Amino acid sequence: MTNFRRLDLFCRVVDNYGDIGICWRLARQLVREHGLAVTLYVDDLASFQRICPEVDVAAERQQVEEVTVRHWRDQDGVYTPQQVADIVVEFFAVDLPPGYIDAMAQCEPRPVWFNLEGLTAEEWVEGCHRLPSPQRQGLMKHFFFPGFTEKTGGLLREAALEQQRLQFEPEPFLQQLGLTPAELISTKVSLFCYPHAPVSALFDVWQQGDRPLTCLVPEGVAADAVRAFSGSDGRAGTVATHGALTVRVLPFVPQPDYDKLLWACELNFVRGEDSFVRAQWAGKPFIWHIYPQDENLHHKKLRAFLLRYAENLPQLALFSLRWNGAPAAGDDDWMALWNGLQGERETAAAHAAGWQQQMLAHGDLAGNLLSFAATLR
Ligand code: TRH
Repeated sequence: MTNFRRLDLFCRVVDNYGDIGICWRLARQLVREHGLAVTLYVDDLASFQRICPEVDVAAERQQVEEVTVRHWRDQDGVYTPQQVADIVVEFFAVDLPPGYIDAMAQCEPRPVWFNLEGLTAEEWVEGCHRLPSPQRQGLMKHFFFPGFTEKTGGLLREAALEQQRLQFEPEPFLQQLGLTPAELISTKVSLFCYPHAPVSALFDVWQQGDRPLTCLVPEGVAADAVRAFSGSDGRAGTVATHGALTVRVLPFVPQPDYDKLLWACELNFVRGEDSFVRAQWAGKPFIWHIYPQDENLHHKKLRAFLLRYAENLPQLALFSLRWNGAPAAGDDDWMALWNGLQGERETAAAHAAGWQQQMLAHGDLAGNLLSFAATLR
């Protein structure tokens, strides 16, 4: 498609796993599907290792699945133009090392430079996507926004993902995770959320259900609620049953296995950005716990998404607002909220599959990024 050969991607881990989760996914895809030589500069190898166990936290430079990974320690250093890639991507407006920018300015032709922004369903994104932003030394940077419409960069998605999902067999995978035959035939829900989610209230409701439900929680997530429910330290392998609810604590799995977990469950609670997108590709109903921001800015973002996603799913929208502590009609009667969600189950399942098809029509973020880059040279 292009004469681009090399791409450098700069990632700072603000917190948690989403920053490196997104960058790692993008880096791998650019190598595998587009044949680029990708260097991923990342400042936190320990977080990286949690989603990708092959990562050596002590290595300054390493090859992981054909991606060159460099431990990005500081902003110092002199770079030569030869070290600069054809495409340079800063994730979430990180500051590139000044020496790297100096070297970019000496390149002929100049590299294509992107600021890859965070995902939001808000409308203003369409007006900012692809906007140029002049930089020092005559360099030009362009904004690139992921999104849910054809006027944005789309969502990250590997070409083979849907095929893999269709061929996936949940039972052996869940057995490997330790699920018993009874858990296998129960309703399975994965739970990934921030610590302030009202998990204990939901556990109370699930306990009183008339059908067995197994909640699969990665270690460390909803730790207080899991400890209270299980009466143990909540380490991976912890299993506790009260009433209709079994809570099973899973190890934090490598990133590709997390997809499988989403595919294997009937309902997924996800958070942040990357798991949120993966839940959409899983084609299953999900509840999103959005990353909290100052002045409840995240509530606006949540509503913007729900306007697009849940127009015909009022119970899912209401549950989601409450789950995120956003103002909404009624009170926090979690039994009523859960029953409402259950009543919408079939519509939500059909909608999730339809939404996935709708999103597929916008291409994928990596492909869209490279197509746009080609127009800039
Ligand atoms: O971890 P997150 O909360 O990440 C982020 C960060 O907080 C970031 O600073 C913020 O900007 C962003 O949210 C909005 O949630 P997210 O984005 O879903 O990333 C989690 C990653 O961890 C994702 O790539 C999936 C992966 N993962 C595994 O690999 N194994 C697991 O067992 C689980 C639960 C997740």
